[in-house]
Amino acid sequence: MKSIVENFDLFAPKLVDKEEYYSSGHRACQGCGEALAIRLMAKALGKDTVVTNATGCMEVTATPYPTTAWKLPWVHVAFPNSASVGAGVESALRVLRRKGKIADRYIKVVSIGGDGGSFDIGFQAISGAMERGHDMIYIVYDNEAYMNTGIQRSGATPFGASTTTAPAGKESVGNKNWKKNMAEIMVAHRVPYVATATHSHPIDFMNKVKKARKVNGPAFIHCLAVCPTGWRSSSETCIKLGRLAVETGVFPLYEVENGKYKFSPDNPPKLRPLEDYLKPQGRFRHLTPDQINIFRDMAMIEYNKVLERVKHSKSWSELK
Ligand SMILES: Cc1ncc(C[n+]2csc(CCOP(=O)(O)OP(=O)(O)O)c2C)c(N)n1
Repeated sequence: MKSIVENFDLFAPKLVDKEEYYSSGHRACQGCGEALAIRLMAKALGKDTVVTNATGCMEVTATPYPTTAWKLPWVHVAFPNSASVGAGVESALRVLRRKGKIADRYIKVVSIGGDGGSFDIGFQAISGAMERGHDMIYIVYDNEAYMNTGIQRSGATPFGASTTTAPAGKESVGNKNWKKNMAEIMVAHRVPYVATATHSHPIDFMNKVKKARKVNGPAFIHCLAVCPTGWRSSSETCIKLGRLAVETGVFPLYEVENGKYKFSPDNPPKLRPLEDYLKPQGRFRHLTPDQINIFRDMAMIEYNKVLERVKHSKSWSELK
């Protein structure tokens, strides 16, 4: 017998859904990468989707009472528990399916949050939901700080970025730590589908969301989202900066399917100089050449880890 997932052809040959499930008119800043990524995500998921949203920019800007940009069922939850609420909704849907009340539909739960709500404060809820194997997707929109409340550093803020709680100055480089590797942490949970993505690679991102939708179990996507306000960059560079993050090796795009790593789309690019990515961003303006070298070393350690894993990792079935 076909599984519930196989009964629905999620890879039907169409390009991009014309329907908008996240409408214009929301109040995100000009050039907001998060809002663009959410619009693309919603198109890739389609109407049979329930979204749970941790508080943050994407909740505040999309739903000023009494309006909403969402055209999907959407639950606003507290800062730490998007994944817990998603797991609860998924369990309820499973019961409804068992009782035959939604037998003809495969409704997917997608929990979303910013990096603060995911790398830090919602981390425990995500870990639990992924480890318990709920049939849901978690997508973190990582703009590399707590932007909604005024650019405080998070566990996703890169080395050297100036934030309001880690300001650059005579005695301070800005943020001292390198970002937490959330994708790796999710792989360590044995999540069957883990991917990194950006809104600047829209087809790649949407394909990853579609693939994640097809997984009968947990899936996790780490989407880098440019924030002109917090990155101190001009709004028209939103797409360019997302591409530069990938092209300089700072944010490699890859997928991990059942433990097997693969670059996506296709092969990794020939790397460009790191400065191309750092220079347009005011949050890195203060960095000296030595500090840029530290940044480069840290980025390359992470990048080379991915290269190694693409070369040597095996899928779980190969390891049997
Ligand atoms: C328990 C709790 N602590 C703090 C807040 C205040 N708060 C609301 S949104 C937010 C920042 C969200 O940052 P992030 O998750 O990175 O998302 P972004 O706004 O950057 O999209 C904070 C600190 C809150 N609502 N609840």
